[in-house]
Amino acid sequence: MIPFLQNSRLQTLIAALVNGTPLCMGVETFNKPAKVGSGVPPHQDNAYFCQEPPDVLTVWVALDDVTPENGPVQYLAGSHQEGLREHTPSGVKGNSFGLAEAVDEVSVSVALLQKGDILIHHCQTIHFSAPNVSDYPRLGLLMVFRGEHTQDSPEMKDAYHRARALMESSPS
Ligand SMILES: O=C(O)CCC(=O)C(=O)O
Repeated sequence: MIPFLQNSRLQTLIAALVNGTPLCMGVETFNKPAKVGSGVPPHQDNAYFCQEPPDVLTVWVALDDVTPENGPVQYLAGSHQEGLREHTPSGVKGNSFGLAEAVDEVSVSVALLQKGDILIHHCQTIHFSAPNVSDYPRLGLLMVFRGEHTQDSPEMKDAYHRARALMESSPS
């Protein structure tokens, strides 16, 4: 196990936030190298995860300092309480889906971090990030946890497959 996950306070927090026993369902990186790191379109992770109830979260660990210039994650406050919105192919390489409708970026919170800080976001919190235009990398290590009681939602899987089919039929 990654050492900081053995921290009992963090384990207790994750369990409380997923409303049950946490299971790790994925580990990934979102890396933005200096000057060329791409942006991530606004989305909700549960459009990919398709879990019901949506008791799923991501622990996002900063492997570098995150500044306004190197592509911080930005969150729409309270959006996790407003259900899953429609997603469509984003056309952005490496990020299949984005929200079908634009978000009001005025009410966003920008997550500026020091190396080693963590973010925790709910799977239905709308979030996005801009390209890295700075001289400094922005690497993030992500771990996704769900409560062991969550299940694949057939309706959400259908929506996911419909969006995927659109992606496969659109010209690259
Ligand atoms: O690291 C980023 O820029 C975006 C992270 C993200 O989209 C996610 O955690 O799902």
